[in-house]
Amino acid sequence: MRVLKRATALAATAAVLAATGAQAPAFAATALINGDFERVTATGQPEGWGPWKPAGNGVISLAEGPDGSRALQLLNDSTDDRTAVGQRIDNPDPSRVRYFRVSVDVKAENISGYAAAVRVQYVNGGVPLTLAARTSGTHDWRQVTEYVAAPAGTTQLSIEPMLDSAKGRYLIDNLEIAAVDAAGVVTASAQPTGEVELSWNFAGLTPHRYEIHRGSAADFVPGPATLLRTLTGFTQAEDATAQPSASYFYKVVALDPAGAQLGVTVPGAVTLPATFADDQRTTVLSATGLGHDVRVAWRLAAGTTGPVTLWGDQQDLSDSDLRKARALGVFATTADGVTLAPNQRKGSKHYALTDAAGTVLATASPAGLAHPRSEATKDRLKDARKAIKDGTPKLLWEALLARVAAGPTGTGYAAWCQHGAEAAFAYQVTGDVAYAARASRRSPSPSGNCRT
Ligand SMILES: [Ca+2]
Ligand SMILES: [Ca+2]
Repeated sequence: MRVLKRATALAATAAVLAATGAQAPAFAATALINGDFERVTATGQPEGWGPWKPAGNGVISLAEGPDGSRALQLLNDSTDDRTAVGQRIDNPDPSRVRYFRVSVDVKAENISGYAAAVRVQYVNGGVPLTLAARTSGTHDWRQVTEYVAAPAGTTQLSIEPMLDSAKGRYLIDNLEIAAVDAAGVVTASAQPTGEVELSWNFAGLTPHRYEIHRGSAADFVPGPATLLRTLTGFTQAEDATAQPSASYFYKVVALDPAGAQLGVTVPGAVTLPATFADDQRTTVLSATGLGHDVRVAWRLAAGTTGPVTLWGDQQDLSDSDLRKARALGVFATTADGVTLAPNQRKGSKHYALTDAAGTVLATASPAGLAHPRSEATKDRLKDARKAIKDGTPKLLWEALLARVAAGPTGTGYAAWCQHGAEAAFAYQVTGDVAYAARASRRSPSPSGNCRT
């Protein structure tokens, strides 16, 4: 689900129409009658919307909308209640797959159960329904824009705000649905950690590969300068190069095997958070031999206070005893490593990183191994096993094992990368090959696999 600020969504829509030079489709937002729920019948029901209560004692009424106007309110007092209103609109072109943009303001109060959503059914389309703008729990008014694909053969769309086998209070206002004159749609979703997850859909086409483009305006024309990457056989990807506070528009171009363009999506708009959340839980330090040099790299735990100091010693530092160690450099928390020539190492074979207070954050010894996941040394693993026996590390360890058991939290790069790294660590600490098998699993999306 993508939540957009209304202004962004409207600007994107206007820009698309302006860019294509197209008139708004004959079938446009106005086709839905009383989507703002301002018109009320004598009995206090929303005009133009047919009530439908297949089960239970739910209540259909009107309440206050986000702008002080009227809004539709569905109220169920138990999860065996099914309460909806609906109306049908004509599909202007049943001969092919058509995309429709659903935009709506929604508010939820204590909703639990199966679904609070705008149910869309494709009359004569021969496929299951779509639950658009689905929500639950409690939240204030939010604007949601989503796309649904009506299969070829769909003669009408049945639009049904519904509190379906769910209890709570569900409010809907400014419901609009509009046919979109594009071959496909792309959804861009900004993650708190700064990645943009993309997924796209070209229903009715059989593209050979996809080009992912990023531009700064909704009407940008995809070209070499806007190309992020090309993917074959996958319909999702992640952009890990987004900047804080930036606004981007993504378009996906579908190509046939010869490179001919089959279609372009409507732009997917996204605005990144001003600051990216850092989900790094512990500081990781590694040392890797590069010929005569040693690359010492680190990733600091979220919230580490700098500057950080890198220490070197001929003796193993995994006991955090730095009395004989030599300071090799002081770094801002934005740094992530240093390559040390022999004269810069000053004879060091083992390394430690300390924070501004002098606390040892992590230690490492050169692994000389090809794979960055394999840098845990015997001593570090011994320390890890000791540390996880009790106290806070034990809780963290148990949480890590639980995450590994649960699997990746998504299909994107960040989710699979973290899953792989944690499973590999679990294997190294426990020696249980089941964890190794998990670590080597591949994401269904090529963008989900860690760079090696
Ligand atoms: Ca209203
Ligand atoms: Ca009930």
